[in-house]
Amino acid sequence: MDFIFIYLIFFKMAVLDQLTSQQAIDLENKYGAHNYHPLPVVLSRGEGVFVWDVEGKKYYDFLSAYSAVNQGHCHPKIVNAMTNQAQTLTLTSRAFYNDMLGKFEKYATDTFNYDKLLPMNTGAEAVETALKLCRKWAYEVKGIDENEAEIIVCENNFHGRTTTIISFSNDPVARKNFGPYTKGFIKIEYDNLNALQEALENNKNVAGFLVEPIQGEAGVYVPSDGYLAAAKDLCEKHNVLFIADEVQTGIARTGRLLATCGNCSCEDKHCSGTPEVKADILILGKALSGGAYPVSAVLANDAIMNVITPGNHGSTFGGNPVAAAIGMAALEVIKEEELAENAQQLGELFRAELANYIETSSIVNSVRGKGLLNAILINDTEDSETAWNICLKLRDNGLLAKPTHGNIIRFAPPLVMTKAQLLDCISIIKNTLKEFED
Ligand code: IF1
Repeated sequence: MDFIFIYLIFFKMAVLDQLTSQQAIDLENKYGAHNYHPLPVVLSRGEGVFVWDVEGKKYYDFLSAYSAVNQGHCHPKIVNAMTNQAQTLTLTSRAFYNDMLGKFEKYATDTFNYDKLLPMNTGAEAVETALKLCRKWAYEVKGIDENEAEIIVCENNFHGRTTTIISFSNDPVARKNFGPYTKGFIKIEYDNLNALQEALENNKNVAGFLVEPIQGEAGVYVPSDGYLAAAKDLCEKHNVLFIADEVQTGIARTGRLLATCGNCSCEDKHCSGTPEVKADILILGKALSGGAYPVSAVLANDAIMNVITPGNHGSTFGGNPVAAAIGMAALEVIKEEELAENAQQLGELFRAELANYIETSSIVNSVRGKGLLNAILINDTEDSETAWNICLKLRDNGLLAKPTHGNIIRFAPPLVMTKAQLLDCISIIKNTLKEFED
């Protein structure tokens, strides 16, 4: 009897191991909530800039799990750190100390030049943490009356999916029928200094300004040169905290360690762009783990972070030893392999090549971005299927990317890509686009 039972378990596992793409898709459709509309491709392995589907077809990954896999899939150094720590100690909760968290906190605060770090897991949690930190600072340091603090945010922002965060989103799909919404947010146009100045002058209870250095979800919208630095100056003038959400733009993605990089202590090589601004509160996630594990963090100096006292905030998993080991390895890889510099150089090449293609193209309007966070604008309406169909063809031709906002395609490969690989990808993209030209 037992024998038959064990045999059945193995048989079932064997069946599960050999799923076809269609079977895997059917399973998710039947048993999973329909909160995503994935490109139909089922991946089962990744290495560096490549992923493989269950039938063994190989693809260039041009999404990098929304910029979480900057260090490349299954980076050996990160996987080693993870497996070693997983075999030693995985979770203590913060009820006790562990011997990894302090090391990670020291390493990360040295890297980004802040006094302190507060560890969390997902990007949305880190954004929530930053909002709470900012409000508490406003009441206890700035002296705003209780419950009156306001935080300025930008139109078309994307900061995550919690009830508070979607309260200040203006994407109806992300927001509708999830009310009642959290109060205390003022929305202004992105990349508009006058709007920021007006909001600061007309509201005496502003505690912070939350901004993405490049708006990702909005379609890789890069603000005007000098916008971030001028916005920071305005915030300083009004004693308002400048909060940078670098969940997507951080960790070398845009050709610098941070898109706001100004004052961090990294070597010049990693900071190959013009210094911009040092945020009062820095939010990191995604590639802080190289995609191996959810690791996020909020960084600030003591004058701000010290308003947080025991019991104010926390998370069972935040700052666990596996996350700490992975976070340190992930940052080491960025520095050792000079990935910011590589992103900067390959990004220039990518945009130059695409700009050249666009000159004679009827299907692509423009290319924009920074480092290896780029997007092309398809010459069609937002509700058209063209960008989706191009992504299906790119998939068939061995490259995975995903449309955003209907007619925009985001291109964000892992930063460990070589120049030869990028040139190969550019020819896949160009040849695919050619199939859609009139
Ligand atoms: C999804 C976009 C990327 C983020 C910024 C916080 C978070 C994100 C600036 C929350 C998350 C993701 C999540 C993702 C799609 C996505 C995205 F298209 F929406 F814009 F990356 F391109 N701040 N961004 O970009 O981090 O809680 O997810 O860890 O599927 O919702 P999270």
